[in-house]
Amino acid sequence: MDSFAPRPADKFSFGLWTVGNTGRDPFGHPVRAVQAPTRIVEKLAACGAWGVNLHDEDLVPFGSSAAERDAIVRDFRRALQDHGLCVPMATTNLFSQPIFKDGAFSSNDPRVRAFALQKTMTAIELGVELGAETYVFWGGREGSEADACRDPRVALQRMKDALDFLCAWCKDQGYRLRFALEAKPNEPRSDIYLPTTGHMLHFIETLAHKEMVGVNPEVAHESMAGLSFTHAVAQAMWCGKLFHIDLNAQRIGRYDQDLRFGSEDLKQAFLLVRLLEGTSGTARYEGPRHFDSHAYRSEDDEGVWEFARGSMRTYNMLKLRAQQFDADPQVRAWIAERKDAHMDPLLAGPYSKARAQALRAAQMDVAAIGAEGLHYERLDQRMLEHMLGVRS
Ligand code: GCO
Ligand code: MN
Ligand code: MN
Repeated sequence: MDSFAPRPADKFSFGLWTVGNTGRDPFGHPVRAVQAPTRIVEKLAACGAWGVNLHDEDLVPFGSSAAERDAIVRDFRRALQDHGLCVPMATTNLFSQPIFKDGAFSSNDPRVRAFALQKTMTAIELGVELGAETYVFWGGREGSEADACRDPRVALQRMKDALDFLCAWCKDQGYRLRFALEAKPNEPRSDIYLPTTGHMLHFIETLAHKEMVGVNPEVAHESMAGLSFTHAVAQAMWCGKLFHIDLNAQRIGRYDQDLRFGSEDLKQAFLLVRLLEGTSGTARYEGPRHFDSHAYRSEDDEGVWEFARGSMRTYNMLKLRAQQFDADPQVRAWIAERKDAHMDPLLAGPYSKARAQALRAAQMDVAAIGAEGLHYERLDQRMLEHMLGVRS
């Protein structure tokens, strides 16, 4: 038995648009055939995935009649049943149609804003019908090039209005959905509003139904902004807002590469898996592990499934290494919290005048403390040795 083989408990999911990606890029035509969603379900199940996610248009082509839609959904549901896959997350394509060229919820045109809400409600219904529990909002076109066209504050208010409306509508419908907001700094717009997970976390606090809204951070997007993905995810976990996650790989300073998870910046990938799995003793992230990435343009159909299997295998390999790293007695000793009984009354508990006075009076040997070496080189080297498998 391969201990890295994916199991349902791993909660690995892929979007129809990820393994269904045809390899098209701004410079070249597709290199792979369009696959039927039912085939993707079959192939993903064979690879050991647990779930499949979708945009409305990934499944039901734009402009389909009600009868066409129902037939497509019926076939898709049968495929899910036959192959034992679920749909944990759904989302709306608010970026491909020309009407969204200047955004959807933030557009200056009220007709576009109304259409965006209408399309999202229809897409939410589809997601709910398929059993999705998380609904992702990625505002890929909510941004600008000619910034004078719109005050960013107006854009933010429009996005808040749209989310407040959609939250209220879901409650009214009795849907038990949670919304997950996905940030990205740029691409396809020159600048996208709410560019990082940190921006999103603050924006959520302004919403009327903030309890039902969290984030869907993506490795590539935070890396494009030059930020630590692990820190972004940790902050989301710290405030109970990590509702979903998009796993892939990315090199800083480049276009949105959406590479196979772990294929770049292995150290960040290791630290991320360690965080999500809680191997250092912290709470584990229990949601889907979604791969929002696609195979290289060099790949044919077989290469796509090698890409999918590799994504899950890498996650599980990193999980084992993270467990071993955190079980290493030497590591535990090195990162154990410093105990200093003298400091406890100064730092613990709420504010009090007595505590403020005690702090003012405390003596610390500033020079000696400043001169102490922390041995993080040793710790980091040990981590690399675990990652490279020479310390198991
Ligand atoms: C991207 C985004 C998308 C979203 C998807 C779901 O950069 O293209 O990551 O893949 O995740 O649209 O909302
Ligand atoms: Mn992306
Ligand atoms: Mn994404």
